[in-house]
Amino acid sequence: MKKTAVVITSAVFALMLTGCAPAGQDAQQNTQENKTTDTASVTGTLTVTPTQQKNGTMTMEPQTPPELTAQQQEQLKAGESAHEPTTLTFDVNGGNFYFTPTMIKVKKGDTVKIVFKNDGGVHNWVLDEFNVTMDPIKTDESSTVEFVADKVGTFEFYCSVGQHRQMGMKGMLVVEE
Ligand SMILES: [Cu+2]
Repeated sequence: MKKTAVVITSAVFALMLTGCAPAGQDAQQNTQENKTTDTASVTGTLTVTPTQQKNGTMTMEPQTPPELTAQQQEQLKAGESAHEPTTLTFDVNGGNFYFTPTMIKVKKGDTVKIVFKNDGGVHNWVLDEFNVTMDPIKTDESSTVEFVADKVGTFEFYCSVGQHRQMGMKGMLVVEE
């Protein structure tokens, strides 16, 4: 029973292999090879060999590109998700009652460095989800905070002084995959 199964499987496999090659092309090649062989017997072996190699390459070509494309697609996918973490520095200005810029975009895993410069008033730069806080600073003072953007999403940074957040002193940190 086992032997029969193996034989059947081999037969099916052989059929599949045959089925892969376009039948028409195969037949064509055979005809060409036969012709060449006929000519070869007259003109000599040297002229035959290059022609046969060329034919062989031509029948391979239609089968090869789809396999490569699938592999390349996987490689591309892997490349996209494997982002090389980097340190990004953002100069953020703040005043009564704004931040510039209002949106900061990074990739997951990046180290984010915020250099906050106070244009006027008493302010800070706070981001709860990443436990980033800062002592309020005065006009023309600067303060720097650093954190790793280790989760994907959109998070609101803001000034925690008084009612500044409610008055519009806020912005978005977007962390992409
Ligand atoms: Cu403020």
